[in-house]
This record gives sequence, C-alpha cells and structure tokens, in this order.
Amino acid sequence: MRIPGATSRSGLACGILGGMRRFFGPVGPLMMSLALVGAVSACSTDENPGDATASGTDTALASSSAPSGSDTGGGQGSSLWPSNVVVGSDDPQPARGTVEVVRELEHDPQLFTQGLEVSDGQIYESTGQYGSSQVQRRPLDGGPPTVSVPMAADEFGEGLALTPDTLWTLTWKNNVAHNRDPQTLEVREEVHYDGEGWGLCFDGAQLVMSNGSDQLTFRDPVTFEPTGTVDVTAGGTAVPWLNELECVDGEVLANVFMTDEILRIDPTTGHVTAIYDGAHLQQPRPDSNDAVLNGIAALPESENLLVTGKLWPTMYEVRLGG
Ligand SMILES: [Ca+2]
Repeated sequence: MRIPGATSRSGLACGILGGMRRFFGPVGPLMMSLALVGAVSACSTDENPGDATASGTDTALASSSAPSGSDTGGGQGSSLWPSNVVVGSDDPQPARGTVEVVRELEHDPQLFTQGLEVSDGQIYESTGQYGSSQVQRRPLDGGPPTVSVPMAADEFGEGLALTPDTLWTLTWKNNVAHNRDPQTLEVREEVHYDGEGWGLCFDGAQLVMSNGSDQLTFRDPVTFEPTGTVDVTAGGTAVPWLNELECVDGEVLANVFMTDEILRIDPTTGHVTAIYDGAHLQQPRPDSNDAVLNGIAALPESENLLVTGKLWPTMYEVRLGG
C-alpha cells in the first residue's frame, strides 16, 4: 500500500506511455494502440504505467472512449490490443479459474454499462456516453427500471458503489463523484477527485476506486477523501486498465478493459490471486467495438455474481470456479 502523494517508480517507458496518452488525445486511439502493445509490456516489467493517470493527469484512453471509431476490438480477438492480462514470472502466480453460467437474465442492450451492483433485490446500474449517461435501479427479478436519473450532458458516467447511506457514482473525466440518495438516486452533493474515474466498490469499511491504471485508491466512504493506494500486479507485473470493481469478502474483483478476464485481487498486497476467463459470455458479441465485458455485482446471500457488458442483451449469474 502506498500513501497518497508518495513517490512511485517511474521510468522512460512509462514516461513515453504517459506522454503518448496526452499527445494522441481522444482522436488517436488506433495510433496509441499500436504503440501500446510494446509500451505497456515494457512498462509493466518494472515500471508503473498507471502513474500518469493516478497522479491526476488527463489520459486519452478511458473505459469507454478508446475503442470508439477504432478497430482495437479488444476482447474480440484484435491483435492491436492486449486481449489478456500480462502475467509476470514472479511469485505469487495467479490461479486460473472458470466462469460458470448459472442462469441468464435480460439486459437492456442500450445500456453502456459502467457500474453494476445488487442490494435488497435491486440492481443498480450506471452507464456512460456523453448525453445519455444515467443511473438506474430495477428489480433483480426482472422488469423495467423503477428509478432512472440522467446525468448532465457533459458528464460521462462511470462506476458506482452503494454504502449504507449513499450511492456514489463516478464520472470519467469530470473529476467529480456524485453523492446520491440511494432511494431517489438524486444527487445530494458533488465531491472532487484528481484523475479519472473508472470503477468503484465498497468493502464495508472503505471505498475502492480504479482510474484505468494499475493502481487502486482507497477512499473514505463519507467524505470520498483518499486514504491510500495499492499497485496491482500479476506475477510481479503491473496490471493496467483495471475497470469495473466489486468488493467481495475482503477481496476485490475487477474486470480489465478490453479483456474478457475477471481478476481476484488481494487489496492488502495488490497481488492478483486468480484470473477467470469470461470469453464465452455473450457470444457472439454485439456488433460494436464498445461491447466489452464490464459489470460485476455480487449477489447477496450467494457466492454467485451478476456479470454483463456494455450493450450486451444478457446478464449472467455466474459462479467463479477453479
Ligand atoms: Ca460492481
């Protein structure tokens, strides 16, 4: 764990990577993808590719914009984007596990899923895209949303997490989290944070947030102030693009942008302890490069999860095996 503001490792490869992110901007995801294949790998061996995002600088890539208009197509076999988490050779090595489908549920294929959570028989889902981002609640056993609140047109919705008093929702690049009434979903307060917002979960004591890098930030569930960070590694290699999160029994589950893999992370060490392959879910995928796996929710009083993706017509109740 690292305290906020502490100096982290940095190096040439990561510096170049961070520079590319800022240089190419939102118009150059393909160019950046070509460079990333090498740069991420090089950076991951010893450096921290997430420092650029974690330190609050703007990045070109986000959980939602990168594939748009490009042919990166990660998670669907593209050769331009790492389709699997890169695991180093150091110990501990992550276990390999399966995603076993228990049942299928309907999912509105219009939803650009960014955050998913289940509580008291209700599904909470937040979605992205400028002009159509929203937060909604609907019954787990089916049916339309009972509450749906749009976000401002200049806000791009990201992850969400439910605490006893608050539904927290993130924005991608607005540097703002919304403190919402869990019943009405209306915004009660806005709080500022540095860097991008990607995924969020609540472990019962603190919030855990991702920003697209390999770093998770812990936050106070009432004030949203950062309380610490941890760098996530698999076999000693940094794991960038951590996206939607779910806190489960003292561990953090994360799906990784542009892959079909779900990671089990020990939040005290940052070690990835298991990797679960969800490539068989929602096949064939919707005809959009955006339609990647994104959305993990623990089902209360069960060891099963609810998993979906952006623009997917299906949610899956799954059991992680192996
Ligand atoms: Ca979640």
